[in-house]
Order: sequence, then C-alpha cells, then structure tokens
Amino acid sequence: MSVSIAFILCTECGSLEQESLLMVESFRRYTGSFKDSPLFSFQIREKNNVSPETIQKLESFGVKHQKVVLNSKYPDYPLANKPLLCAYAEQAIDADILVFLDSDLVFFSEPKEFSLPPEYDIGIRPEHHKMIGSAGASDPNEEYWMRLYNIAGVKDLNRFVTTTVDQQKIRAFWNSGVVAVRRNKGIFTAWKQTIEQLLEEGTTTTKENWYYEQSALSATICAMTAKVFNFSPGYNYPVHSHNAMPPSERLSSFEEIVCIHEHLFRPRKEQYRERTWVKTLKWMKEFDRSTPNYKWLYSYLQTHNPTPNFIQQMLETILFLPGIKSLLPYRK
Ligand SMILES: [Mn+2]
Repeated sequence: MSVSIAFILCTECGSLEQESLLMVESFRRYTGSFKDSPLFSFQIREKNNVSPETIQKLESFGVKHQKVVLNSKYPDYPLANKPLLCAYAEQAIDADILVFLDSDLVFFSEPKEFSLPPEYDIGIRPEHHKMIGSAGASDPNEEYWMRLYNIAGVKDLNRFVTTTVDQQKIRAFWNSGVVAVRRNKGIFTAWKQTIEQLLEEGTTTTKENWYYEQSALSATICAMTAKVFNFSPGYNYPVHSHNAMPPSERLSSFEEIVCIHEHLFRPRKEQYRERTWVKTLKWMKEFDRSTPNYKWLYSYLQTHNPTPNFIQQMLETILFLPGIKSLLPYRK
C-alpha cells in the first residue's frame, strides 16, 4: 500500500509571500514524483493578510490557501506559527506523512527521503550552527536546555547531534525548516504543547527566544524518543553557509541538491551595497553556475527582486570579476 503525503507552509503578507510563491513554483517544477502532491498554505495570525494576487498565484500552482487564526496567544512571536499550524494540520489533514516546509526553501530535485523508511517517525536535518545549543553540563546554555527538558519531559539526556556547518557536538538540536512526520505519532501536537509551556502568553520575539520554537521541537522529539531519520546533506541546504561547511557536507551544484534554505527576497538596507542574494549565489566556492537549475533560480530572482540601482550595478560588475574576491581579505 502506498503512503500518502501532504505538505504545509505558512504564508503571511510581506517577503513570505514572495518566498512561498518561489517555493511552490520550484516544488511543482522539480520534485519529480512528488510534484503533484497536495500543498496547503495557511495564514494563522489575524493580522498580516495575504494579498489577493498572491492567493490567486498560489491557486494557479494548485495550492489551497486558507486563513485560520490559530496564533492569537503570541501575535508578536511569529515563530509560534510553526508548531501551532503543524499541530492543527496533524489533526485536520488526512495523510500518512505530513511535511512542514519553511517558505524560504527552493526545490531542485525529487525529495525521495520525505517518504521515510518504515522504521522512522520523523525526518529532519541537524541545526547548521551551535547558536543556543548546549555541548553538555559545562555549557553556558545548559541551564536553558535543562529547563526545556523539564517542560518537555525528556528522560534520556544522552541524545546529541553534530551541527552541519560548525561541526559542534551538542544536545539534539534540529532545524525546523523542513520536517517530515508520521502523522499518527502526534509529534506536531506534542510540539505545540511544549512551546505553549515554554512561552508566556503575549511573548514577543527577542534575540534570546528566537530559537525557542526550534529547540522546543528538538526537546519534544527527545521526550517522545522518536526515531529520527537524518536527511542527506542535500535537504535544507544552507547556501549562505556553503563556504563555511566541511567538504563532507558541501555540494557542488543545484543538481545535487534537493532544496536550499535561504531568504532570497530580503531587501538590503544599504542601497549602495551589492544585493545579498547575488552575493550569496556568486560567491559559493567550487559551485557549478553553468547548470540549468542555477540559471533558472538566478533569472527568477532577477525578475522578482527589485532592479539594482546604478551604484549596485557598478559594484556588482566589479565585485564578481574573476580574481577580485582574493583581493578582499575580509571575505571568506
Ligand atoms: Mn527559514
């Protein structure tokens, strides 16, 4: 019997609209046998209405968009949208496997691993950087993790991962940008319970709590002793950290990558600087920029991002000439 699979994403007004549109277009185009799978988009805060044009475009890609207000407790903590939406979807959407997708993903090939081998409950990637992670008892972040473990009910304190970019061994901390769960395990529902205990009603986003949503998922997985399938490096690939990755994790073309994870529509405040997305793509080390997938993404971004001003055009012409980068010692 074949396994049914459905995909969920969040869309709100602003750059998330552009991100969702690129994500679903790339999904429909590149995901092979998954490309006609059901994709559901949700706006779950009262404010931040999605524009009618975006809804129409989403529909043109066969994506059902709905407004269901689920996040009324933390209107100023948008990251709570993820667990609250995921828990809702786990109850409301009938599929064996549910995959939550961040809007800031772009797909380039078939995500076969989303089907999960039968013995696994969840598929995910380790976090890229240590950040708030804890290496154990003597780590300054340990207190937070012990508080979190207590809330989530974690008994086994020996679950660790190695971060993909800075290669730190830390208490299990996974990236919540791409998460596939076996729906009948109830992992998303338990995630909601953890975040609701962790955050006081009305909590706003701060530097300290930015990763609470993701660490809450990690602790929930540990508490449930869920069997985690580690997706291959081509899943949830952090292109902005490509150059900092160890060679074992680094990939050399979008043809080898299933999906990248990167904000590609954030406008740059300094109008005299090169555009961030251009810099990210053009400075990836030992990366094949001649492939069809690369060209497709580049031209999509060129069309859908603001046109560079004259200064940016000049700077980008000079900055990306061969050999220039080696003259800039502060560039990695
Ligand atoms: Mn993201």
